Amino acid sequence: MNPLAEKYFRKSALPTIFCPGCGDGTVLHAMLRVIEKTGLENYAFVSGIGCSGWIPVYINTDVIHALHGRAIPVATGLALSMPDKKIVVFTGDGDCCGIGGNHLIHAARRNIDMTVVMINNYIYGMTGGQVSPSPPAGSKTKTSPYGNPERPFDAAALVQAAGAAFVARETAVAPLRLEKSLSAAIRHQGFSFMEVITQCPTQAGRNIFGDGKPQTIYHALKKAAVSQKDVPLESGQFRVGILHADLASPPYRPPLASARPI
Ligand SMILES: Cc1ncc(C[n+]2csc(CCOP(=O)(O)OP(=O)(O)O)c2C)c(N)n1
Ligand SMILES: [Mg+2]
Repeated sequence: MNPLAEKYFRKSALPTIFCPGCGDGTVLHAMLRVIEKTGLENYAFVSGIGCSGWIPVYINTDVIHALHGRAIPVATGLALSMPDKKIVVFTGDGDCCGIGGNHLIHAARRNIDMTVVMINNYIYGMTGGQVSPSPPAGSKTKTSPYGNPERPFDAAALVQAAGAAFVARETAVAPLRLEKSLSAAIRHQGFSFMEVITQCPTQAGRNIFGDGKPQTIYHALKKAAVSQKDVPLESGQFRVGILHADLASPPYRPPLASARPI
């Protein structure tokens, strides 16, 4: 077993539910590498429902696997009652922007001290490939068989407009970049948001990308991720890196709370 997995995994929860080639394992591994540098005892994790909601369940520490769309309000309660912990939320594009969208914008507006990691696989993965709020326009899914006529949410722009002080976007196909931005998001004091665009070969692959091979989406994401500014969402490309960082914005803290350690 990978030494970090050996050290930090909740082994009773194995095997993972992830399909072969899923990007969720890469996100989990990036989190383990950040934990190795910062100390597991400093964290509490919250997740919603979906494949991505399982990511923190495999970490052997305090985890709340909450209801669909409700990870952020649960995390808000934890952030206020346990200000000495770093609260990290793992949520899917459906969980975060669909059913949970309202919670997302208000946590950003309030600048609650938490990191929200939104796993954007462009689809409702766990429930069989229904359209989510975030696939590229025109995507064919189980519930948009003729191509989705809706515009996608740009969640990173949405939270920035709502007041998020730290916003980043990475992919699961560039794991070292992912770890670096995740680490910066976690060290940020206040609300930080990370969108991680991942490959879901089983649902997004077969439906949106027309091919269930993980490497097909892998190469597509490698090509689409660019670091220059002002890439319109409609272009099929997206910008990666730290998109916004306002280090002076004071986080919402209950009176008398001490600063958290990391
Ligand atoms: C209130 C409620 N509505 C619907 C569902 C069914 N449901 C479970 S997971 C899911 C979609 C998850 O999609 P996403 O958040 O993108 O996560 P992914 O599986 O793609 O990682 C849905 C609709 C539910 N569990 N609870
Ligand atoms: Mg999804």
